[in-house]
Amino acid sequence: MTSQEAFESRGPSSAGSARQRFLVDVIEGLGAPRKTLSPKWFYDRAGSLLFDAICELPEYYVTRTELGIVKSHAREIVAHWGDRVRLVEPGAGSSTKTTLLLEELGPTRCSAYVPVDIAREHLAATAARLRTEIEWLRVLSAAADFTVELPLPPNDDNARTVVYFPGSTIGNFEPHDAERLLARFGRAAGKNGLVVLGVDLKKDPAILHAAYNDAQGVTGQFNKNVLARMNRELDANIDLGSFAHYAFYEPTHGRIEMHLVSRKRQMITIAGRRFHFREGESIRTEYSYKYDLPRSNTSRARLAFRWSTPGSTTTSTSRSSSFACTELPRLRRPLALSKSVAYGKRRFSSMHRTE
Ligand code: AVJ
Repeated sequence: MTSQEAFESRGPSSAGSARQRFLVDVIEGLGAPRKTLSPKWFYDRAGSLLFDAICELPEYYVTRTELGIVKSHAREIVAHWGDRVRLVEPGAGSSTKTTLLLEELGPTRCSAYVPVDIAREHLAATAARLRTEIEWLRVLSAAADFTVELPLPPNDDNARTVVYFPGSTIGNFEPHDAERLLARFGRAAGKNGLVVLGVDLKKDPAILHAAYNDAQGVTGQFNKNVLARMNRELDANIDLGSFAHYAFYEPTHGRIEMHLVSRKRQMITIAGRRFHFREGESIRTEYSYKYDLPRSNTSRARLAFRWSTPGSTTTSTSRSSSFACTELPRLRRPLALSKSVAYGKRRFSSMHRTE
């Protein structure tokens, strides 16, 4: 057994207990007066593939925009990461953007790549693909729920730890939790570590609306995958047609809310337990918070790239997405996440169009 496999198989979640955690969360979330489910349950193998399909949609600008930023700035982004780096990616999914950075680092500077993902099977497929795509790459994957833990392999060559958190995954967390999560990543990265963050920005609600209500209905399928998953894994009897995908921008909090709305009064059974729905009652399945840049010049609609010396923050803004690179000491006040930013007065005036 190679060291690569060893770290993977030490992953904390056996299939049985993963099902158990899903069940516990579902019982709690659907038992509450306002029904909710964590977006992390979207991501089994099928859900991860549906998310990949979302990333290809014409309306879903997030991935494309960020990929564009990483493509055109890969060199600058990795420039001061140091001579020996291990890249840790919570919620890695298919690691699409990451390969660009790994290739930029190259075999001399890259000690290891540590994708961490809750979707065990999908993670294994990603790791296998990466190993063939980049032959020199040491992939040490960990199947884990990064909201609970960020397992790190032994750092045998004293590499600098860079926690790479792109894709606006941070948007899934309410501001307070987002700050705590980033602080935790900062501690995991250690003294000389870095946390590199990619966040989506506030913009014209019509653009946001389209991105979460695509014409092909893939986002709806992705949303309903959590119901399909309950049927598959938790012995539920949910008629997917009896729920509607509903996503909207909520400007007061600056977030997309995604819901599953019951089309009728009904009762569903999950692992022998019954849950009642009124007609129109919803399960909130996701928040996707959008952020402001901390600067006042939010009017820059074109690509603007500011680079400053290590110890400060780098942001790159490309139309509708932003990419921020924050050094660890700065994490106490994360760039995109300070309250004044998240709840900025210029909530509406700071929205800008993608074109
Ligand atoms: C993976 C959380 C960044 O919020 O845009 C895409 C998930 N949900 N379409 C996002 C998602 C609906 C996505 N994140």
